[in-house]
Amino acid sequence: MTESSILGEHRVAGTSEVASRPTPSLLTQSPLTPEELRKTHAYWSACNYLSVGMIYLRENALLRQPLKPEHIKNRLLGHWGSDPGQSLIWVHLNRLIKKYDLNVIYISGPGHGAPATLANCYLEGHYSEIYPDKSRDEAGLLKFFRQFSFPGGIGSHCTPETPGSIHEGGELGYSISHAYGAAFDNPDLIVTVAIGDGEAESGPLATSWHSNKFLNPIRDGAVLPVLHLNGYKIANPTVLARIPHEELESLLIGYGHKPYFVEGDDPSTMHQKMASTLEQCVLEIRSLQQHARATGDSTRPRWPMIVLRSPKGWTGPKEVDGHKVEGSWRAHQVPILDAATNKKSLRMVEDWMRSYKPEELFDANGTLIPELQELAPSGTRRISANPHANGGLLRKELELPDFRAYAFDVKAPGAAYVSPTDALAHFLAEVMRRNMSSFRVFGPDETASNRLAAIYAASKKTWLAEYMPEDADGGELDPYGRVMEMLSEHTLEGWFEGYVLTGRHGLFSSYEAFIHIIDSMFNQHAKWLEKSKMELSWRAPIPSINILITSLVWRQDHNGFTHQDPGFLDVVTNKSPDVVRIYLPPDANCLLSVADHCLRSRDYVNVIVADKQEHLQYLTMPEAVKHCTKGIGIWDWASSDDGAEPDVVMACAGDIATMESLAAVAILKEHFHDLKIRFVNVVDLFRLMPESEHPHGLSDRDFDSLFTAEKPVIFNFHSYASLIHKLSYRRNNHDNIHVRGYKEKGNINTPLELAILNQIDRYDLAIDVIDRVPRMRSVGAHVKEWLKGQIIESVNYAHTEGIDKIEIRNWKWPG
Ligand SMILES: Cc1ncc(C[n+]2csc(CCOP(=O)(O)OP(=O)(O)O)c2C)c(N)n1
Ligand SMILES: [Mg+2]
Repeated sequence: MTESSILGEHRVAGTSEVASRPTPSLLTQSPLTPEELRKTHAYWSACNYLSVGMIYLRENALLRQPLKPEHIKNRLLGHWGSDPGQSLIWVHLNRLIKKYDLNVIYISGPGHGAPATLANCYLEGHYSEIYPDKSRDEAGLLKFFRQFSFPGGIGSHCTPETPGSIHEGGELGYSISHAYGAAFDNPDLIVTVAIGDGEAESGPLATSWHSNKFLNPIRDGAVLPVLHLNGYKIANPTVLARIPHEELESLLIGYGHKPYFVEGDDPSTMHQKMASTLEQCVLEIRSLQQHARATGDSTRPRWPMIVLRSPKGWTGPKEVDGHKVEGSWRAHQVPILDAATNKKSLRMVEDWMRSYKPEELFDANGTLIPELQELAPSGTRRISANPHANGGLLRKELELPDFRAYAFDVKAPGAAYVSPTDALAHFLAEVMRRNMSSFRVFGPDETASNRLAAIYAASKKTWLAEYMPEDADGGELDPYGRVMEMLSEHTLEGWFEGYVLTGRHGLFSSYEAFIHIIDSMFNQHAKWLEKSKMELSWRAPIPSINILITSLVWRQDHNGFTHQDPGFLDVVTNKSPDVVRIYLPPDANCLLSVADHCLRSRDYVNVIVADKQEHLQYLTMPEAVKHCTKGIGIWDWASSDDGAEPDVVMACAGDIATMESLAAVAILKEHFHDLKIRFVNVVDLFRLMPESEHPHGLSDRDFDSLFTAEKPVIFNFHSYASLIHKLSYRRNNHDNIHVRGYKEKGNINTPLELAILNQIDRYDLAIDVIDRVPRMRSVGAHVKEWLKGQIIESVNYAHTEGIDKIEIRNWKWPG
């Protein structure tokens, strides 16, 4: 810590800047007495011993005998380099939790440093409470070692099996956003987050520093970032460790923080520095919060943070085979790999492990000695046992208004146009009003664009950066807003995940094409849910992630080709059927019914696809509820099979696909009075899968009765056609299912022109029916010619007038 880095003021310029109120500095002090220092170091040594033991040992957990090759695991898997630094943070947090009765959770950005987290969980006793066979004795310790990064055991990251973890940290980049998500609406909570200096190079992490402009010091808790500057990644130095101190400090100040530096490699000195700096940060956080809460002044403070510059693989082997290991990237994983086959290496591992003096740390029983046990907090104050990290325990049901009250009055099917998302927004506004401390809406600068602006009547957009006079004119900004808008899908998704992982609720709306930005985050969260839900009964169910995909491929009026990508659904269907759901409500009433269902659900990622533009409305609310509950169904009013075997099944999923299918049916009915058409609409996409593969799957009998055993099915799909084939390939009638979907043909188009380019339009669908129903092939020749003419005419009209014909724009179901 340099003097220059201690900024004199606490608050960042804003329209109502608060005068500086420095907290008296503890930084020059050595807060630990010699006795405390000795014990703290011993506890940290126990953490480090356990970290190494997890990676290496399958026998002889406490080195009661000389180390032999057969004590070493056959495969040495796991990461050492990050562990000592991360344990240092945890151990020093323990002291302050006890001293100030703090409510703290810890997020390990480099989750591959799990040995540190696991060691601390075990040493503070919570691990054994959850997994009694990993008891606090030598036998339990050995089981604890053996299971780590071992087939049939646990993974090598802070996986859901890890008590106290809400962040796996396998895929780097989301630690800060998860931390802020956890801190929102938790005024008492301090979320400490270790950020890997490698992780800090990732895009999601880099942008997430701005989260502090969205944290309200009165309403929310605090985040304490600790940038873990151990200098290296897997095989490279890190950028932040190789820029001058001044640049790094300026960068962090530029992000709105007040950075404190804890730098060095001498453990005794580092313990004192860490103790004083962490205490300084905690006291500053408290003082900032107390000031804001006492005065009601929510101006954004300059929150403290720590830069911990310590060697990678600290306290481990200094050199192996002539190569520097401690303080180098070579410490990242397992520093000595041939311990089972090379005597010299075996001795090195033994010397390394004995350097922590396990015989002084654990008693004859193999239990951590009482004077060290006392250093950890107790009960739910232990980081590993904090209920916020098992958020389902704290989850309160959302108080939901009756969604039926927001119904659109459908007088006749397909007779009136409404924006589905606007209808939804009025419902969400009331959800917000009734849950003003446990519900948030997330969107990347798109809430208004997605026609959800009605929510602002209940709560505006969180904003703790500067205000300008013009903001008063429709800016909808508010330090107390509950609508989270930042132009980073990563940060939003991370906040949302942190928010639900700690037991609260929300909804994320995104342009369809750009939801792909968080494909990978979705994957990771789904994996977390799958483990938590299916394998870990001690993890209480958490609220679902609800993703509303809107501004859909088919109606990218302003934007064109780059904004046309409905492929997120493909990603979603790769994930476990236990945790993902996809809904394509065809109209506003169905959207309301689906949204209500999703907001009540737990442990899912629900994906809802619904456009923002005005669309035809088909079902009354009672009909919509029935239809959405079934998830798939025949629309009698659109069918002409009159209970008989149909000639063709017109199936569809998605609002725009549904309208084009209906329009095709209307054309066919007009020209072929005796054609028996069955109209099937799909809301719940997984109804298409076999029931053996997905809990929502239809039985073959139900599928056959809807789609027939051998009649042609013309399936108009919102997204890519291959997905319908993937879901339905095992069905009896699969060979006759002909799917239309997006084919990557697009530009600035009119809606009908775009549909035509991709052949999901009414004319192409009608031609398909003529082609696929054997008796229509020659009977339908004249109509087919006319349909082809319509296609040419429609495209020409679009290219000449720049708009679809009025009868297309105002098309209604003829009834
Ligand atoms: C997004 C992502 N990209 C790449 C990796 C592969 N990877 C695992 S660890 C690591 C280096 C991490 O370095 P750092 O964040 O500095 O962690 P530490 O030094 O504490 O181990 C990389 C690149 C990953 N896990 N996630
Ligand atoms: Mg690093």
